[in-house]
Amino acid sequence: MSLLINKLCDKIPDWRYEAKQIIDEKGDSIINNVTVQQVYGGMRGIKGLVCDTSAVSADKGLIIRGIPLLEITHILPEEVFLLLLTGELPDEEALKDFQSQLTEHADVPNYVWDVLEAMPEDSHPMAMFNTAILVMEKESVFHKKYDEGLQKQDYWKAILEDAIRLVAKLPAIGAGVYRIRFNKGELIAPDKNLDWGANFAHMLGIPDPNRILKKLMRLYLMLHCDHEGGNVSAFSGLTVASALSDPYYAVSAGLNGLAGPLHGLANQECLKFVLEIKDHFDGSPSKEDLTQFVWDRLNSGRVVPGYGHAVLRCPDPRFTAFINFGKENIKDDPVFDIVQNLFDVVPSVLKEQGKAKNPWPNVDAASGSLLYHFGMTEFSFYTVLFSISRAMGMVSQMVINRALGIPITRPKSVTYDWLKSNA
Ligand code: CMX
Repeated sequence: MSLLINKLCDKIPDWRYEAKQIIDEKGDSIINNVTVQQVYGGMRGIKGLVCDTSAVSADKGLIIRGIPLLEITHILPEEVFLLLLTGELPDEEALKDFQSQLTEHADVPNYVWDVLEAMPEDSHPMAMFNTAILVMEKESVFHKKYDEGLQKQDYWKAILEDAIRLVAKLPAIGAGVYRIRFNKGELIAPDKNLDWGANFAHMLGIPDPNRILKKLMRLYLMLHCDHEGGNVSAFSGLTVASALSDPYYAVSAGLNGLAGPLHGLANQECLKFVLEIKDHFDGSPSKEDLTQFVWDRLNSGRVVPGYGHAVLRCPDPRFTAFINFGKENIKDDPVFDIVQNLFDVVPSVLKEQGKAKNPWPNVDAASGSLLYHFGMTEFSFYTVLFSISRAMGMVSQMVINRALGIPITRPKSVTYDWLKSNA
């Protein structure tokens, strides 16, 4: 048995006990009222799920297992994955043991490449990535064991097995999508001596003489790992998983939500926006010109990508981490300059406009400019990076939900007539 399974076998009985105890003691306590506004408003703010992997505080941003994000930006994505799953940072032995499992399962079945090669050449990279995940569904350990009569208390073990096998392959699949979709030539084999994030950078095949792209990928894949349970991708993925659809179905479903411009696709949209600014002004404009450009965009009825958030009410710490990385590693780049200047300009414009509840940047405002600087210029690919990382949070939540025996998701909808008579 792996150290991870041992660790979870130690912890899960306590988590089950705590969940049972709180239901026994406080099962009838009311933690939220629901207004008509919320029913018509994307269920915003309704507390209706439990998620222990991470929490998003309006004024501090992402907190992973109790640790504010900016305190752990130096750790590897594999370490954050173990933190999400177990609630503890791994020691060296646990990390090595887990990394060896990821390496063991990193090879992608050949039929995945056949399917990706057969897709139309103008397919969106997210459609390719999510198709690759779905097409591997037949590999699901959970699906097979469930059919053989797996006991409910052991569901989580098979989900975990699927989770590790799937996450292990995502860097190779992501890099494969990149090389196939953008005609970069032959696929590059993984280097089994590299860690998960650096290996992804290696398989992309983008020149990285100073190994900064590897550093950036580790940071990127660490920062996007999770954002509690109610965002579109997590919620959709968890809902699908609650029907006991296996992680291949569920992760693919969740990532289809991440592919929307109001969610993960905003990083692509944001870089597009920044490049539009650069082309329009033939470089980095003055703050006055930038302010006018932002107003023109708003007045044409479009959102400013990378700004605003459904939960946050402060600059996203993930944005801060990226800007810090850029300041350390980038000199004289008009794209990065524009991103920094937008931070000085957009919040006051959005405040003056008075619509967005959060005028501050989210994670997507800065990430693209760094990728662009270090050689990944194909911005329609950016959400795939987000996906590789976010899959870790989604599967961690799925393992925990199955361990806790959370039932199938089924909130109640009401009709307009019902609201009229009952609200
Ligand atoms: N630019 C312009 N208008 C914005 C805005 C922005 N960046 N953010 C919010 N608004 C507008 C909304 O469109 C809404 O307008 P209407 O009343 O006309 O519909 C109004 O302000 C109120 O919205 P809100 O309550 O502040 O925001 P929501 O919780 O409804 O939506 C989000 C949140 C992220 C979808 C929204 O801020 C947005 O569209 N931002 C731009 C896209 C983006 O960056 N998405 C990435 C989010 C992070 C992620 O999930 O990856």
